[in-house]
Amino acid sequence: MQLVEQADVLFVTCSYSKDEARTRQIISTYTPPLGMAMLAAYLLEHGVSTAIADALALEMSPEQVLERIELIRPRVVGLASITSLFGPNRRLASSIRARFPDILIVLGGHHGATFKGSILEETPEFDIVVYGEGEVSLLALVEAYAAKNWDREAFLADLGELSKIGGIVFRDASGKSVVTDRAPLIEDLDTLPFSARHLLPMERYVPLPHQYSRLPAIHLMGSRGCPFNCAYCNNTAVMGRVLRLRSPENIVMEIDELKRDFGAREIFFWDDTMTVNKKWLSRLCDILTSERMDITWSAATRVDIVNPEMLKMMKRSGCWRLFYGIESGIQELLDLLNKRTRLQQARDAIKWTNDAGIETTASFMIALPGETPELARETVRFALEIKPTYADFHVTTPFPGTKLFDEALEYGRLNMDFSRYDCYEPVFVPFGYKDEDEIKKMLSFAKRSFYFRPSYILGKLMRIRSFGDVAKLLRGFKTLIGFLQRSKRFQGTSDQV
Ligand code: B12
Ligand code: SF4
Repeated sequence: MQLVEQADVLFVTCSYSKDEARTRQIISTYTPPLGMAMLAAYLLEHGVSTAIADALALEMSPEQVLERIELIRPRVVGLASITSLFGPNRRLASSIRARFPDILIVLGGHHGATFKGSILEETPEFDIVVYGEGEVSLLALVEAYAAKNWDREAFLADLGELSKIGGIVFRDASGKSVVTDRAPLIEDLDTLPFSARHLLPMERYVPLPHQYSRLPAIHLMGSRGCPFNCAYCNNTAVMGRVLRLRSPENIVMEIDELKRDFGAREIFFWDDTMTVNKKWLSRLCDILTSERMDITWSAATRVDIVNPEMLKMMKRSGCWRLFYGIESGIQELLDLLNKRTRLQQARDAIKWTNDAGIETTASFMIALPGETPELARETVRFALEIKPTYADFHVTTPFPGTKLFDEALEYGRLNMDFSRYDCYEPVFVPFGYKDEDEIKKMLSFAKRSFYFRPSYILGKLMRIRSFGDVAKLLRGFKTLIGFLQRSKRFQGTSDQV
C-alpha cells in the first residue's frame, strides 16, 4: 500500500464497535471499499490528490483515524454508508467536525442515496450528501470547492454554485435541504480508470475459505446496475436499473494489471447479476479461456438466466463458484418478493451448475413476509433437496427505499433501529412468528441443518487433497461456529424450533 503524506481528499471507512469488530474477526473478513477506490482513481486522474484510510481493515481506533487526518490534512473527508453503518459514520463525522472545523465532510453510499434531504436536516455533522453514482458529482464538488480556495464557509454559503452540481444535497440559508438533479450516469464505463488499489491495504482482503479457490483473489466489477426489481433489494438505489457493461477487453486489461501488481490468480466479481447479457459473457469467457490468462473466478447471478451450455463455457473459462439468491423454498413467498423465479428454475440452475463442475452457494432469507416457522422449515428442506455446495441463510431485512420496507407493516412488525439492519439481527417479525427470538432460533436451525449433516461433513472430508484443503476446512468450520455463537448470544436458551 502506498502511504500518502498529504492529500486534498481523504476517504475513510469507519469501523464497528469493539464487540462488533470482535465478532467480525470470528465470522467474517475484511473486504475492499471498491466504491471509494473507484472514486479515488477518478479524482487522481483529474489531478486531485487523494488518499484512502480503510480504518476498518486496518483496525484503526477512532483516535488513530483522527491522527491520520491530522497528518494528511485533507480539505475534504469522504465517508460512505450503508444503512447499518450510518450511526458509526455519524459518530466519526462528529469527531472529525469537532477537531477539524474547516474540513468539508461529504457522505456517499446507499443510506445517503435513500434518505437524501432528511439526512442533512437531521445530522449537522455532514456538509453535503452525494447520492447516486459518485464520480462526476464528487469531482464537480471538489473542483468548485478548490475554486473557493478551500474556504468551507464561503463554499457552503454559495448556494448558486452548489445548485449547479448534479447529484448532491446541500442546505439552504434556513438549513433546509436542497436536492439537485441526479448527475447523468456514466454511459461508457470503459472511460473510467481502474480502481486505485495502491491506496488500499490489499493484503488484508483475504476472502473467507468458501469464497476462493486460489489466492490472491481480488475483487472487481465488470458492470453497474441491475435490470431486475426484487422487492427487498437496495442495489439499484445508487446505480439504477439500467445494466451498463464494461467491455470484456477493458476488464481483462484490469485483470492483467492485477496479475502484474498483486499477483492475482483469482477474480471475485462483485457484479449484481453476471449472466444477464449472454453475448458479453461469452466474449469475456472466450478471453479468459485463453491459456495466457490462467485466472479462476467466481460471481453472483440469478437462477433464471443460466443454462447448461453457458455454465460449461463459464467453467472452461475458470469459473469455479456461483452465488445464487434463491431466497425461499415457497413459491408464494417468492412471488410476494417480485423475485420472478420459479422453484423449478432454482432446482435446475443448481443441478446444471453442479454438473458443470462449478460450486454453488444458494442464499436464502428467513422470516419473509407471509412466512411461518413451518414454511421456513420447508425452505430449509428445499435447501437440502437442491444440494448446493454451500447455503447462506440471512434474516429478512427491509432496507429503507425498497418496496419491502414500504409494505413491511402490512406483513409484520418492523424495528426502526437501523444499526441492526445487518441481515443477521431480526428487525422484521412477520405475523407468523412470535418474536425475534423465534427467528434467531430458526436461523441457527437452518445453518445447523445444512452444515452439521453427517453426509455433508463426510463429503467435505472426502474431498480433502492437500494441507491447504485442511486449513481451508478448519477456517470454514471456525467461521461457522462463529456464526452460531453469535446467534446464540442473541437468542434465548432453547434451540428447539
Ligand atoms: C460488494 C458488496 C458487499 C461486499 C463488500 C462491501 C464493501 N466492502 O464495500 C460484502 C460481501 C462484504 C458485503 C457485505 C454486506 N453488505 Co453489501 N453489497 C455489496 C454490493 C453487491 C456492491 C458494492 C460495491 O462495491 N459497488 C460498486 C461501487 C462502484 O458502488 P458503490 O459502492 O455504491 O459506490 C458508488 C457510490 O455509492 C458512490 N460512493 C461510494 N462511496 C462514496 C463515498 C463518498 C464520499 C461519495 C461522495 C460517494 C461515494 O460512488 C461510488 C462510485 O460511483 C452492494 C450492492 C450494489 N450493487 O451496490 C451490496 C450492498 C451495499 N450491501 C448491502 C448489505 C446489507 C450488506 C451487509 C449488511 C449484508 C450482510 N450482512 O452480509 C454486509 C455489510 C458489510 C459491511 N459492513 O460493509 C446492501 C446495503 C443496503 C443498505 N441500504 O444498507 C447492498 C446495497 C445490497 C442490498 N442488500 O441491497 N457487501
Ligand atoms: S436481488 Fe439481485 S436480481 Fe434482484 S434486483 Fe437485486 S441485484 Fe437485481
